[in-house]
Amino acid sequence: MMHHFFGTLLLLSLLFSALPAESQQAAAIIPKPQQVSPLQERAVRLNSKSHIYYQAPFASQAAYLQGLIKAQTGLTLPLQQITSNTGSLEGIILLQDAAAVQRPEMYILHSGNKAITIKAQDVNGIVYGSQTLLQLLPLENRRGLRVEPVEIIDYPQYAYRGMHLDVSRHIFPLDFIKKYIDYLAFHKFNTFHWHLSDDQGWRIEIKSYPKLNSVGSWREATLIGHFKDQPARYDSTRYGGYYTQDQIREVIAYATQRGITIVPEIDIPGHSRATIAAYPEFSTHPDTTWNVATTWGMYNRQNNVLAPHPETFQFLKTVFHEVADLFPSPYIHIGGDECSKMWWKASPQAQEFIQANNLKDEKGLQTYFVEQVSEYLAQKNKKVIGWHEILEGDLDSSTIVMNWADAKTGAAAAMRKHPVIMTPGKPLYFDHYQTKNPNDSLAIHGYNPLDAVYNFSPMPDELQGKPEARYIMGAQANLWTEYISSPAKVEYMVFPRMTALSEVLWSDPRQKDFEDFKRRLEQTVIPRFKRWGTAYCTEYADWTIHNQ
Ligand code: TNX
Repeated sequence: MMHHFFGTLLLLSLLFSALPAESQQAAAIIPKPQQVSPLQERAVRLNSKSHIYYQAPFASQAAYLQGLIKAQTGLTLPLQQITSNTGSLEGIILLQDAAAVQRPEMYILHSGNKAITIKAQDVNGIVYGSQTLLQLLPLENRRGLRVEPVEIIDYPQYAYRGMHLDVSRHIFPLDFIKKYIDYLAFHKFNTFHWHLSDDQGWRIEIKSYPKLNSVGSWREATLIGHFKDQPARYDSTRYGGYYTQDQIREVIAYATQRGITIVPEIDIPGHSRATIAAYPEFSTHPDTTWNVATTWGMYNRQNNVLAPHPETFQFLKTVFHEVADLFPSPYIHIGGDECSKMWWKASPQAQEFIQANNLKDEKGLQTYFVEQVSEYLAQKNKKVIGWHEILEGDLDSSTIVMNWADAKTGAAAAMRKHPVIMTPGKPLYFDHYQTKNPNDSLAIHGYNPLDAVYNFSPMPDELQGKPEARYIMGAQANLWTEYISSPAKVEYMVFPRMTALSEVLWSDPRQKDFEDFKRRLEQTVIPRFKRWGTAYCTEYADWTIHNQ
């Protein structure tokens, strides 16, 4: 008896000491799943002969998972399509099961005995189950893998989980755009908001108005340092470029495989300096030659608005139709932010237009632009997203409001029955500082440290318990790139704040715990940043909202 007891003990302790680290991984997943249950089953063993089985709708995601497992562990698992789950398959199985999985984007992962099964009703669910599985696998080359016995039932808290990237102020290589999409997929985001036009450069090929690219995509110089520095200094380097429609199609296909919708933004009627540089006839001074902006912070300082000429509306219709034909997204972002009214006030033509169309004032003219473009996009079955300034006038409530002001402004838009995406400058502008270190790399201003992001709630207090709470679709962090000119700086500014936001958007708010988040960040995510060669802010734990 005694002998038996010690024998068992010895065996057990041997077993435990021999267990690789991944047996503890389910407790360190980011974003934290809704439900994780350890199982009394055998760990699943995988080697180069284990297959990834998949049902036809998930063929592309099976190939994606195969590539991710290879990159992470060196193992290439063969793919095989199946029509149904026979119950005796060994390996990884991707199944469509709308009866078991009742929500969009949800997945159920079961790991035990001979197989790891991921069930979902849609592509996104399979992508997220796959991301979770990767976090259960070791982060090094192995000949064989061992996956702990566990069941994970998981789905997102918010339907809209976005990251934005401004490619006008600085443009980034196509390969980096794909990498950014990979980062989004890892964090279970589902939307990439691509800010493609602004005063400092037009970044999407438009076939019907080629000067947008030959002229509007290039600026003659770029500001050095902060725009408030006196005197202002500029380099003398011609800067620019744009993504061709073929490249954009390539990125869309890449994103689709990863469950990511790309929402393109063409910013009108303000932030349009690159447009009027290419086509001065759309400006309030058709005889002027405008340059593509070389400085930042144009609002109220330089004319960058479209004028309400008939040719301008023809232009908007054609361009937005071209954009709508290119992007499968149900939403197109039309900007609408920071449209200075002073240029319309000073323009006799704009004033006549306001009178002739019975518009109240310049705000009414702004609404007119938004309504016109909404109509062009409705013809292509697209819904419109605009920055919250589009509510300055009266507007049809089907327009989606992207709120970069505070929670109160977001709540007010929801009370007007607009669907709302929360992107408040505090704390979701990732172009703001994340440390108070005087040696930190230049940022625009502000202070949004990691804990401020983690403790953010997309739901405004004003909507607690109100039926209008359902208008809050989710949230997004914005990355404006005035002071961000390289991929490494993009990574530095978003990591690890984007990791914190992923948990805000995905996980159950009742399970939020910043200390536990930091533990999982260190165990699961930081080693991946290192392995991927990704830049990130290493001082994240030293700076909190309290050290002002
Ligand atoms: C305001 S937020 C802007 C951007 C700037 C940003 C800098 C918004 C919709 N417009 O054009 O890049 O501030 O933080």
